Amino acid sequence: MRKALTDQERQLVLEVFRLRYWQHRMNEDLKKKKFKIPIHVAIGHEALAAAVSRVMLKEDQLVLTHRNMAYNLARAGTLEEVYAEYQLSPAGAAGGKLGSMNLADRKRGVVYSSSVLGNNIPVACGLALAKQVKRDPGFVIVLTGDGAMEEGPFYEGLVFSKTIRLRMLILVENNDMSMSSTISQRRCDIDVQALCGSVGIPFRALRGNDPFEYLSALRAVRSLALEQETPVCMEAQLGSINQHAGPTPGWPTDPKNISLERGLVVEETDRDPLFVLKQRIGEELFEEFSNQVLSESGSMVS
Ligand SMILES: Cc1ncc(C[n+]2csc(CCOP(=O)(O)OP(=O)(O)O)c2C)c(N)n1
Repeated sequence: MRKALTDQERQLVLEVFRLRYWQHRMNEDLKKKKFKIPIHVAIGHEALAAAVSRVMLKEDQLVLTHRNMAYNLARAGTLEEVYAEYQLSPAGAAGGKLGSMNLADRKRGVVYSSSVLGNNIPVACGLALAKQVKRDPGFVIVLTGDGAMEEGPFYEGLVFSKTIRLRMLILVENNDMSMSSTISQRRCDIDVQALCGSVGIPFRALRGNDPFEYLSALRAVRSLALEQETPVCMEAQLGSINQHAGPTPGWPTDPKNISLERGLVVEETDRDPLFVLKQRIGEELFEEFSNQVLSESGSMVS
């Protein structure tokens, strides 16, 4: 028999469900071309985003990329403000001034997001350096992709952060995709663990999209960064199941034909955190959570 979930585990599961449901809602409106700006849905990133948001204490800072939707939703805890921001409305999380690719939300710990690949890593190093100089508590988490890590600032950030012992986590989201190219189509493999090892940065791999495992791995890494005053790097293997962002050259608008009508699960593989949760918590509890999020958020977006 499955062990009952603790209250904290229930919260984490609920968050993954909400992130999926809210992203479905965004995706439905993306299909209807309701956004005037490019938005990057992150269906497949929910387990990691929920765990990252949950590991953060109020003194921690988060630095994101163009694909920041799941993280901003997790930090905001609501669809409305992020949706309004994507509509460039004054009711948005940043007053409609930042839109999607650069959406930061300082009151919720999201200090900076960048649409320029690699550019957020030096910014994160600066934030971590400020913490060190001012003896402020907490650490900095910076996201990057398997495409963005091809930029020079990734390597420079590893060397710089290790040299001056910055408390930060460099988190690579490896979705084997940079716009319309896979890794093998565009470059040699990069062994991130070996690269980090070469400069003495601890490395942890994440795979499987189990939010419970991700949260405990992130908690361990946060302690390591703080206690040993070191940057740490993690590489998560995941899928951006919705592909890049709407009509990107090389991709059809919606190659998987993702539709909320077909349910919250999009892909019956471990690339889909909702499918992983279904296996983990069982069909009955899965239905319970689905019904809860569908009923509580049904009227959020017109
Ligand atoms: C310096 C720079 N070069 C190129 C681009 C164009 N561009 C935008 S997103 C993207 C793909 C990024 O891939 P990755 O970092 O793996 O993130 P993903 O979109 O897969 O989440 C590219 C090449 C850019 N924004 N900045």
